[in-house]
Amino acid sequence: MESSELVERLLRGERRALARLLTRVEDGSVDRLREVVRLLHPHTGSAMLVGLTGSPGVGKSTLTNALVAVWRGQGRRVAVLAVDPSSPFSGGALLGDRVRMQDHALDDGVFIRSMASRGHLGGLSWATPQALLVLDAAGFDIVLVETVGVGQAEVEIASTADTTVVALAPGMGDAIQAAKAGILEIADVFVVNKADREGAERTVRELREMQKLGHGDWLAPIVKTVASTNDGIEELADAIERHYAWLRDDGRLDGRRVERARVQLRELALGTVRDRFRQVGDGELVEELAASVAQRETDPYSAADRLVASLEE
Ligand SMILES: Nc1nc2c(ncn2[C@@H]2O[C@H](COP(=O)(O)OP(=O)(O)OP(=O)(O)O)[C@@H](O)[C@H]2O)c(=O)[nH]1
Ligand SMILES: [Mg+2]
Repeated sequence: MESSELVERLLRGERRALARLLTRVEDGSVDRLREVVRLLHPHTGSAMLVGLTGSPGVGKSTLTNALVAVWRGQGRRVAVLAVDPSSPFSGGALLGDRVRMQDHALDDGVFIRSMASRGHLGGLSWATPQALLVLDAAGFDIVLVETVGVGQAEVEIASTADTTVVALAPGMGDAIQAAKAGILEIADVFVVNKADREGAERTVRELREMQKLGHGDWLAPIVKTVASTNDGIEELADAIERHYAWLRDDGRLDGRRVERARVQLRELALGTVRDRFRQVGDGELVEELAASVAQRETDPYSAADRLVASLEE
């Protein structure tokens, strides 16, 4: 099916078009990706993008499940993208997540999908920004991305989401690790989950102490939760909402989006230049120039300039 028809169907609210477009951006060739992004882009920008990150097992999926219930209670449509660093599989929710999020399996206002991440160092899937475009265009009010906080992942999620939630659990020395990993800077909201366990209060205290050492314009609220019994989830949803409202004030959200677009533009442009360079970089001109540099007929800088100029020919 043509991408344009799939996008039309997506905009009409067809579930199957949604799943197919997600598969297309995950597996698609660059040309297809370009087309899909061009078609979708005008229809995006209204979803609230929430990132949820934290160490393995802190309760991210359980929190997500509980948050979805709160948001559904407010009548909002929610999409969840779970980026799994360990799984080579993609498409459809992973079994574990399916179990934890099964409360919403039959709800038409909820969509859950897992994606494999880029590699063992963590990080988002390269297709995450495009998948977010698809979900945004599909008309979800809230799109939540769950990602394990290892390696690059939390930095990437913070530069992708509007509001970043960092989840911790007591007793893992997490607060200190968080500070080391620079998580203090990326968190818009902290959630200390598993507050039914010993040490939750202490984790909260440690976070507060660290925040005293310095924070930006926004002081990230710290919310205690027991995700498995829904305790504190309303407060968590509320904290997320307050941050988003703050972002919308004074054009901060627009500012973030411009910044995000700037980063993306540079990356895409560099990628295109790199691709083109790869084509000329192995070509005849390189051989010619290399020989003439070796024979002292041309200096290396002038030769490099010729090579760069040939990119535009
Ligand atoms: N005691 C307690 N257990 C919890 C709580 N929240 C989640 N759990 C349990 O902790 C385990 C891990 O929860 P998940 O929601 O899968 O954690 P996760 O962060 O999504 O894990 P990964 O995606 O594998 O990184 C599960 O057995 C949950 O039932 C809580 O508030 N208290
Ligand atoms: Mg999970």
